Amino acid sequence: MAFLHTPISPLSRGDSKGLKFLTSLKFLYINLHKVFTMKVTHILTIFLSFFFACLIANADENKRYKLKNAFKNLSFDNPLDLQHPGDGTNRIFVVSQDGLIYVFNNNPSVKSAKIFLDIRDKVTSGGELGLLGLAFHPDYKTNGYFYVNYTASNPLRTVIARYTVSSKSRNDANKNSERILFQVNQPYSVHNGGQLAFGPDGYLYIALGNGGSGGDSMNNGQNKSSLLGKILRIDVDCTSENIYYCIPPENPFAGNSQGYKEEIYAYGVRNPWRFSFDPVTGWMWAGDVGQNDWEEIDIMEKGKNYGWRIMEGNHCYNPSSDCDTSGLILPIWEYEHDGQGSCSITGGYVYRGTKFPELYGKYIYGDYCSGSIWALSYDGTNPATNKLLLTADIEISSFGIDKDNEMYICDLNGKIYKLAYKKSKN
Ligand SMILES: [Ca+2]
Repeated sequence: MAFLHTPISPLSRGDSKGLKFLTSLKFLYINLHKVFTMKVTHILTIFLSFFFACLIANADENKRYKLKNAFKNLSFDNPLDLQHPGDGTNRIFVVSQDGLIYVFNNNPSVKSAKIFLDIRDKVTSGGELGLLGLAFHPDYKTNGYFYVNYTASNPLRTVIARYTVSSKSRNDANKNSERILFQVNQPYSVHNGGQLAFGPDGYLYIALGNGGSGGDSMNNGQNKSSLLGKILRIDVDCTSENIYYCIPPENPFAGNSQGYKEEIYAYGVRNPWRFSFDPVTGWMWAGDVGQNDWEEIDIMEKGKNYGWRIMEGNHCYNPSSDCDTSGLILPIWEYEHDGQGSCSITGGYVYRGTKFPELYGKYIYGDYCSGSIWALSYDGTNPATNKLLLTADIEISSFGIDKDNEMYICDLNGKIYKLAYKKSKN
């Protein structure tokens, strides 16, 4: 601005007419310049915003993902679940389908994993059967309790049990400490669910599939007198001599007189294969495996009916048209079995780690058959949007997180993977 004054200052010595003219000229000049500079600033701002937006968009577009071995020296027989104990240690626990739980330090170059618990003699494994889930008590550090979900034979059933860590070593569980919370007979070998996890309310949530067979032939999903085809919620801190859990009084059917199972939290699910709680929103996210055509993602809420077998995803299933959808909660996302080979959802986690800031708050999940991994964005109001991160030649059996909320992917063929950028050294 300084140069504006310099050429005009001598004019103050001229005549008034000339001065007036020159003052007008100065006024015009200043205003024109103001307009001009404003415009230039404006244009420059817009241009720079656009330029940086393009740059950021391009940078985001260029973030191509790949999988890398998380623990290159380790492999497992049919790994199905990955958990951390939440006790301040940086350890990872991997569940092997046939009845083993391994423990190791969360270090990419860790040499070996130690057997933490071996209940292969109790577990019936194969196909959709086996040791299917592991959850550490929120006060594990103090009480040493952890919970498992497995299938056993004679009769074929699901067992929900508590075990205790050894008093001698934190990397050993006491096999003789089993306390069975409850058992549910399984009519068929399929659709057993398997996940267990503690919610932000401190209650233990358990997923049980509809028990089979195809199409939920027994209609368990809609039968509130059955534990099958449900998300259950129990209070494991309420124990007495031979009882190791209670019904939370807030459960939707607590104290009912119609014979409904009081453990039910939500119903109308087919085979929830992996659910998780977002530690920020507290929402419970579940992937529910479809029957023929549609895989779905649900936000599970207390007392709600998620539709199966009336609906598969957003579509009538039984009956196949004109189904009564009143009172049913539709998924927030669904995808169709397609030419890319997708056929069975594996629910994951809302990413709350720090290594991939662009994925923060997105629900990361995959498909067991196609090996695709996606990031779903959902704010609770607007329709969800979905982005494919990668497709890998693996069978995604489960996702897991460590104490820092960084994510891992279990391949049923044995390895544990993590996400990485294709173009960086990450
Ligand atoms: Ca549904």
